[in-house]
Amino acid sequence: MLELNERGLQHVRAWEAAGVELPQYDRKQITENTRNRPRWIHFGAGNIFRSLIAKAAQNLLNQGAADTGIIIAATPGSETLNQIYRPHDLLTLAVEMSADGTFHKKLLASVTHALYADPTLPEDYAQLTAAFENESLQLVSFTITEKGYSLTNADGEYNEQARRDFEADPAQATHVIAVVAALALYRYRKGSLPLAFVSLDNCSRNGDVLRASLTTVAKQWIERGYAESGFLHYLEDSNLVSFPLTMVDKITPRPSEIVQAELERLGIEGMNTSTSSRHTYSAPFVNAEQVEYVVIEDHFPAGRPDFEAAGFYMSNRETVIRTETMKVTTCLNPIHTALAITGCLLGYKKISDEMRDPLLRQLAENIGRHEGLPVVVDPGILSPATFLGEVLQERFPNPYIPDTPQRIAADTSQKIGIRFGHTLRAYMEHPNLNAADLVSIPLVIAAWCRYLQGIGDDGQPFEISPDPRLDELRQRLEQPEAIRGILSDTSLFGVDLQAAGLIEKIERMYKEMSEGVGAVRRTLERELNAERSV
Ligand code: CS2
Repeated sequence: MLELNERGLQHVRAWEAAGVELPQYDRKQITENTRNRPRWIHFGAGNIFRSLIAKAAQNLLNQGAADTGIIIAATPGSETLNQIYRPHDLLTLAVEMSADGTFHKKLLASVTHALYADPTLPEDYAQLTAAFENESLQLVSFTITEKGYSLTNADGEYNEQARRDFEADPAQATHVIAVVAALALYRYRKGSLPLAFVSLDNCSRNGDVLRASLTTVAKQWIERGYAESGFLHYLEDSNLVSFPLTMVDKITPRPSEIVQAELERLGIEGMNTSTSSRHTYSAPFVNAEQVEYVVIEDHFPAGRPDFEAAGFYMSNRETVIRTETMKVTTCLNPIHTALAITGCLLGYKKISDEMRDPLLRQLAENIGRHEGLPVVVDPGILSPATFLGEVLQERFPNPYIPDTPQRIAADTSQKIGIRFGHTLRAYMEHPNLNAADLVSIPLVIAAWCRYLQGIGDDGQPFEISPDPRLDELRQRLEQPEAIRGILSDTSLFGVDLQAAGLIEKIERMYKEMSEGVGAVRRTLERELNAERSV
């Protein structure tokens, strides 16, 4: 049997016989280099980090384009480091599935240290603060999901965790943003050393979102005397601290049983999946599609890794904004959300199966081509039509990618405004287009409200995916006519649906979708057919 750990790594022939590509560098040396000269710290070391970022870092190490690895850091209480990384000596198996069904397997060793940002674990905390104080540090990156950056609740007030962190000594922080701010304070006090904070999440203007949250925490601490005012000037001085915008694209499903079975068939042991108390699914392996795009604003005051050698596009701010807007608000994520919500309602377990359902394929095509493309932003470096074609014809229908509507439906309250707001706004502002004419986007919004009932189109209850606003929204939905209130909530949709002339339409669609067994499919059929005949 093959073990995924340092000892198992010695059995080079056996790994190769199992078709697993091994790291081509001296891990011990790289680990030591990283301890002495840390360059890169990452928060949120989940599946997308491993499939994309840790793989890129390995790629650089293999080529000799880097000589240090990544330090992964976690907030107090997070389970990933202890559950997933440490039992395997920080090694990961990355499995990529190509469209012909081939599994490409790589053993990643580019994570060299895993540390808790927790002062009650003094060894970890001391190593992490030392890394933040080291001149060699170039970047701190993040994949903490859209909600990770938020310090507020649904009413726009600071949430409890944030408030607790504002009131206490920075070292006691628990919210990831406050934890990072506390560490940044060490770097500032060491002599305002330069650094880039790099968000790799799917929020529009992700770097700006990160900057806003981090500086909010800094201001709160300055007001209460926990930090000096120079700390804020440091964070706001773009010659010293940057928050590059990024666009990151790689479909990384939850660990799949099919992949697990294949790895076990090859004799690799201990590949079980675990679920954390925060409902994240992880395993010692990660599975993802092969396609990937990363575009990063090239602004790194302390220097940066040779990202180009890992295939990333380095570009200017405007191009990143345009590429990210193209992907997140038109050509990929809105279609994903449409398939996620309708897929959960109609009992699907795989995105690729949904793409074989003519009705859902039509919904996907309409969201992307008919409603999205007319107002898409063209980034210049990638063609929106080509990108969309690849999404609709190759990526989503790929049967070897075990992606589920249930995964993508998670946190929809945090995504729906980002994913559809841009297009809605563009229609509202357009001289010749009218938001009130839209059909497919309103259908998705109606379907999401219908989804919140937790009853499938077959009349059976299903498990709603986790979402920070779930309890509040479900409670609201119990009141008669509450749907209007939800649709008028601009904190959800990012635009005023009333001003868009869409509230009555969505309300009608929602009511039709709520008329018993089969009503969701019937409503989709009727509306999409009517749209086609216009
Ligand atoms: C998905 C994304 O979870 C989601 O909401 O839409 O994770 C998607 O897979 C990535 O953005 C693809 O790049």
